[in-house]
Amino acid sequence: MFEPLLEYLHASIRDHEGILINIPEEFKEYYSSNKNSKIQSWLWDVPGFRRWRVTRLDAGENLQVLNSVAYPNYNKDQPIMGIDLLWFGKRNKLVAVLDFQPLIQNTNYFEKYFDDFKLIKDLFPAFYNQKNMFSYEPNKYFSPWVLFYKGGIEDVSESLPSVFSLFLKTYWGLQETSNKKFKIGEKQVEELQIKYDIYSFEKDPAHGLFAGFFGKEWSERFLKEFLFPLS
Ligand code: BLA
Repeated sequence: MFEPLLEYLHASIRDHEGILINIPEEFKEYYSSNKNSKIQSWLWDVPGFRRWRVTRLDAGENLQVLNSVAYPNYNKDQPIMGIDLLWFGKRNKLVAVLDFQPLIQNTNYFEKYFDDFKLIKDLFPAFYNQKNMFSYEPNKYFSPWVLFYKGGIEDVSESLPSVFSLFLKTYWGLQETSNKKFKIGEKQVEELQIKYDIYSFEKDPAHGLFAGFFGKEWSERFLKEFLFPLS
């Protein structure tokens, strides 16, 4: 389902001089005991970033996932890049979340980084329903312009690839726009990224889902050691 987007993402990372880093075998590729579902992950070393991870889950018609988070270096205060795409085929339900995840909720910060990102939702109004967020708090590590879609695939099957590529292009563009005066100090960026991992570990609705597919022990290790190592 998300194969073309996954390929696009990896190609885009390579274009920005990303290099694959080795990760433990059990995180690289892991199967459920009945072999019906598979989870794969990649870790990239990308200039300007301290960690860029990508995960894909393939449980056939039950569920497909593409999840990615990019953590900038601590000396950059730009937002964390967050992507969470889920496709529950049997239920014809797509959940798509793409955001420049802000370290803080502050007008100067938004002015520094969100001008271009803001415009995307106007081009794709279907992806603008922040109100429907249940597990997370919309004003904690999510921006007021988060691209968020929940519903059937019919309405967005054509626009999703466009949203995805425009979103990524806009995010890469941040590297060049940070000449504004407002800045969060390095130590504070580090603290905020640590808090992001703690918060995301707590709120992530994936715990039960992972445990169901891959068992409790592996899932806890995966969440603690790979998805949110600073938690
Ligand atoms: C929702 N994410 C979800 C849900 C699941 C996952 C099962 C609930 C879907 C539903 O509505 O039924 C699954 N989360 C995962 C998986 C991974 C994961 C499989 O981290 C890891 C591989 N989530 C993120 C990131 C963002 C994010 C980076 O991991 C930000 C872009 C957002 N996921 C996000 C949001 C929701 C969600 C906003 C909706 C939850 C809500 O309604 O509050």
